[in-house]
Amino acid sequence: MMKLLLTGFEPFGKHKVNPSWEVAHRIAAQPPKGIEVLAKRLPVSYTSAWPVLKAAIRDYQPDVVLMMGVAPKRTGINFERVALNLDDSASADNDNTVRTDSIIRNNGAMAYISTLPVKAMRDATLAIGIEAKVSNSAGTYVCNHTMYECLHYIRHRKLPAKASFIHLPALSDDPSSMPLADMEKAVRMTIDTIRDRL
Ligand code: PCA
Repeated sequence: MMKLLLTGFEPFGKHKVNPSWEVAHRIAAQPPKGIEVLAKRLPVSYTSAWPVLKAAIRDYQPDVVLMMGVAPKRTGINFERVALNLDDSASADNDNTVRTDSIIRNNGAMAYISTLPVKAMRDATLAIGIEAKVSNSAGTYVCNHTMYECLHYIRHRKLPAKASFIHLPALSDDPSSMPLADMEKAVRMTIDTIRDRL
């Protein structure tokens, strides 16, 4: 049985509800057939998001790590292909830390590429009538930071786990928003696609 570690983030900034965690815990409560799911809520923190995720990877030893966050200005489900070795945002994290022009790992690769089939994941989502795209940048804030650290860790520890990141659009009061039920449907379809291709 495929073991999936599914993560979402806590609320941050003016976003009182983070759809990524809403989707993660709903799916863990009713996991898809043939899949064991552990949902983990990550802090929006440059310093503690990755340690929390790393501990979960060590303890749970997942086959797949599917990280999720919200990207309120994007439309559709964004399947992230690239994580950059860079922290750079005018927005503070939930620890009130601001990082600009900051390299994550001095001797680390400039970027890592998702090890899951992002195009198949996008196509499967489009096929159920939900807007989706492959994105070539997860940004330079906490989501990108977490994706970068995760892919770096898996590579360096030579773990068998595959990993990727999904940015969800805003939940409401925004023209680019999407109902939570559609986001959940899209992520369930994504998980099925990953299982079928693993
Ligand atoms: N989105 C932010 C961090 C947490 C989240 O859900 C980001 O895109 O970096």
